[in-house]
Amino acid sequence: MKIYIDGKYYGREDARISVFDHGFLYGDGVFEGIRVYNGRVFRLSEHIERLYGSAKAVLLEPPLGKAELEEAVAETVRLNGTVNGYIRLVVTRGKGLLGIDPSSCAKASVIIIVDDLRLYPDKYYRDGIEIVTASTRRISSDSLDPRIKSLNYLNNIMAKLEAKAAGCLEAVMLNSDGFVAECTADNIFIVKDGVLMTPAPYCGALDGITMRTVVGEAVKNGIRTLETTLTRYDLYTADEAFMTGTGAEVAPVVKIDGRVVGDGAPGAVTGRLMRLFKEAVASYEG
Ligand code: PXG
Repeated sequence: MKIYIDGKYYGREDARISVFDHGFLYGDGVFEGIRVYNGRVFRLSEHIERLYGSAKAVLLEPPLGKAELEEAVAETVRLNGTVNGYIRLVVTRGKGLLGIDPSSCAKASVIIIVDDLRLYPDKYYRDGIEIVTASTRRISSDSLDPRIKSLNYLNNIMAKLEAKAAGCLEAVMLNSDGFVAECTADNIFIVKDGVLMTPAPYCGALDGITMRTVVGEAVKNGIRTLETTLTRYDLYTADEAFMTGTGAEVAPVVKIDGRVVGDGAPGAVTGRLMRLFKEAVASYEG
């Protein structure tokens, strides 16, 4: 395994960053999770754009330009001989003094890890997933905009712990107004009366690249889509529900807080979108 750190490659055991890196000390940094399918990096330019957006919002200057960063990712994938896998692209604030002031950090660091990804076992894609609502609310946009994909995931981890405690794989998080935001590492969708719905950007979710891909496929295929505000009532009374994410892809949800969604099996629109997503990935040219 070859791991990129600031222009050099290291083996798994030798790939290290400083304990004085503010990414480690304070979660001060941004990242992307990206997939490689059939030797192609899926939607790389969208991920790079989002990374730069996250970095800009926290006044972090990546040490490489967008094109250089794309090339570094592509080169790391090539060197690892990866045909299908997962890329973790991280930009940290870099080494500095103790104390949160980022101005002591002279230069941001770039780390690129290419590895395998564990998806949910196949049976969950066949039978669907049960989720719960977390009592942990998604951090509000006026504190830390959820569109910033930052290295500090404690908000999401707190909700994930609640999911695990409830015996579930995932939890849905509400925003501070009580509207549905997203799951801990996935966006959420419902289908009601044939309309595909997902929380609007102002509801406080990451602007997911898988979510955008699924909405694009739905529009192309004549499925009505709506970005709106959703409550738990909407989830409970939906005909279908599913989650989307780089790791999960399109994952059906069949039970929410003990309420059976639809007839308790992955729905027809969900199944169609799972197939359309697979096709979009298979035919992706880059
Ligand atoms: N919301 C949150 C909070 C996320 O972290 C998504 C939605 C889905 O976005 P994309 O662009 O992936 O469709 C994410 C994505 C990991 C991991 O290692 C996390 C994500 C993606 C890949 C891997 O836990 N989060």
